[in-house]
Amino acid sequence: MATRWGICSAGKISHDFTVALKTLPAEDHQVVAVAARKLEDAQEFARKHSISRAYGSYEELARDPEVDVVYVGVIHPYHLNACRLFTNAKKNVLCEKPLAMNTKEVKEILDCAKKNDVFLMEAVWTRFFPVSVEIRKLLAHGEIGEVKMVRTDFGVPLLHVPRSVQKDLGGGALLDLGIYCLQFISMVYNGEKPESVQASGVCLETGVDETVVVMLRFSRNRMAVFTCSAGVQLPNDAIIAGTKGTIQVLSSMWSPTSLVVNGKETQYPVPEPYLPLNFPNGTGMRYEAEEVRQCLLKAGAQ
Ligand code: ISD
Repeated sequence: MATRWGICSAGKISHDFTVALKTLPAEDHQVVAVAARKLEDAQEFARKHSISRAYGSYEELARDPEVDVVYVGVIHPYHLNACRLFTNAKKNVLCEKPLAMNTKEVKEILDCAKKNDVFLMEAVWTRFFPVSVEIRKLLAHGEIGEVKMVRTDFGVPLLHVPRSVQKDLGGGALLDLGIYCLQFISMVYNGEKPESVQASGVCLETGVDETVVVMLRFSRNRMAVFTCSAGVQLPNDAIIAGTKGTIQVLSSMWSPTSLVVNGKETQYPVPEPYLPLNFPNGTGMRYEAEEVRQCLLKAGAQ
């Protein structure tokens, strides 16, 4: 039986996610409904992606009995309300990153999902790319010895984008871009908590961070450093340095298709989209979507 998706919001990221879903077999994934705050936006989105039902409110999507899982693509200050709504309606949820604005909100979302016994996942799509799967395999096999240093960055000039600079829209480099660097470092160090974190940054007049440099120290003298910036373009790659070699993820490290292991490069291309995308390698969201399906099947939740 196919996993039946409902899409919450008709914005850019929802567009890319829907295009990515359609690169997967139709017998496994179907998009059955879309909701936006304005009905016309939902209808336009539905027309573009051949989706049968369009709603002018998220509540209607939450009530749709044919939706197994909702993709939440609204901007981050709205994640809490959306996750509350859908999990309380007993829907499984894949919510865009960052899951929420702060720890308190994250806890509330997790509690809601637990209370309603539904599946919830933060859409850190990077984790499910074949490149990331390969990195975890290489590290587990000790291919580059003991990792001593991880360095990565993510910087894109986004000062013209309201959601990147306005506080009430969840602006700031760390929440939007730094999260990709942090999740990468956390993946390499297998989820270990750092012993110390030192950070320095500069803020915009709006009160959100423009550029942040972060140093992390882990047990056994292992280190990591990352920079994120909404002000300037950075290389956007990542390096894992071990005692016996290096692994490099070429740009774009958050949606990676190219891996260099001890100087040897391998490509892992993503499928071509049927419509132009907003984010590099956007069809790579198919891997997180398939992960959701596998988790639901394993839990007997569909
Ligand atoms: O892939 C992404 C993503 O999740 C973002 O938030 O790229 C963006 C950044 O805003 C850069 O465009």
